[in-house]
Amino acid sequence: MDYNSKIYNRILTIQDISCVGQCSLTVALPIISALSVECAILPSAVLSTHTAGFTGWTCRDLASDMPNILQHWVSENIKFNAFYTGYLGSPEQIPYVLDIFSKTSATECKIIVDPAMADNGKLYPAFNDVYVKKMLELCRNASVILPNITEACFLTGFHYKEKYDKSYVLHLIDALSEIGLNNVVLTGVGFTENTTGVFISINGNKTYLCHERINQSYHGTGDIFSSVFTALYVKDFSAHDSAKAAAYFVMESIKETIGDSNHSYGVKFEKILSEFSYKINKEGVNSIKTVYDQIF
Ligand code: PXL
Repeated sequence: MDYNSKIYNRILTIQDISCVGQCSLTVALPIISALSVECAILPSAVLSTHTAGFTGWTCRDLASDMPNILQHWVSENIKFNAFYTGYLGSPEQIPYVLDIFSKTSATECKIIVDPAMADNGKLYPAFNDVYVKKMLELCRNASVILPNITEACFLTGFHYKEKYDKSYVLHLIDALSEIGLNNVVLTGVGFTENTTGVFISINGNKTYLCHERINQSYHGTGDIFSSVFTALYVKDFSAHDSAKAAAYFVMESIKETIGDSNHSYGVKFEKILSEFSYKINKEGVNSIKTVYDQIF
């Protein structure tokens, strides 16, 4: 089979299936597909639910399947124009993931790593320092990384602060750069009570996007951000424009969800996905008026 054509953008995303909970693969696949990019998947693990807000979840780590899956892809000469990784099941997976990068990448290939492992100053329950170290190795192989502030702190050893100012963020970006991470889209960066945003540093070129902060936190919004970002970045939108569209989509998805007290485990992105896709395809990112560029 000639699966190695350059006609289409073809992403491979590697992250878990949380059967219930609207995160990781159950959001990446519909969002990336709706944005007209082919999305192949490699489930890193299968969990009954995600690990935030549920108790007693089941988890099957699929690390041991990865070598055989890779071997088959290599035998079929399957290549990808981009890789997007998120929540991985265990540190043992990371060498397999790096092997997949090296053996199945097309000549031109973007690698987007969301080091989905922590939030609000804490690692997710399944992870520890060994995982953080391996994740750093993965990040060093990325074209761009998409950490939140907590994840950036774990990667660098920088002290985590709940409240911070602009100089803290600049120092955190410097700390990432010192360990070789120069292309960073830092999410959840807000300097006032009513705003949040995204700080983007691409090879030293820094921009900040700011938007309304809705005072309600939902699980899975990081994965939704990363999925939109990835699809657009792979379609050659800049990191700045991809982040702008992604922040807008997250904000609109949250607005769809507030008011439904039975829906705290994720956001209702489904209703607005086709309209968003149409808007971006037809009018481009400049049609977004509610996420502002701010001089930093
Ligand atoms: O959204 C990140 C994520 C993905 N997958 C699983 C998780 C989490 C965050 O808690 O538990 C299984």
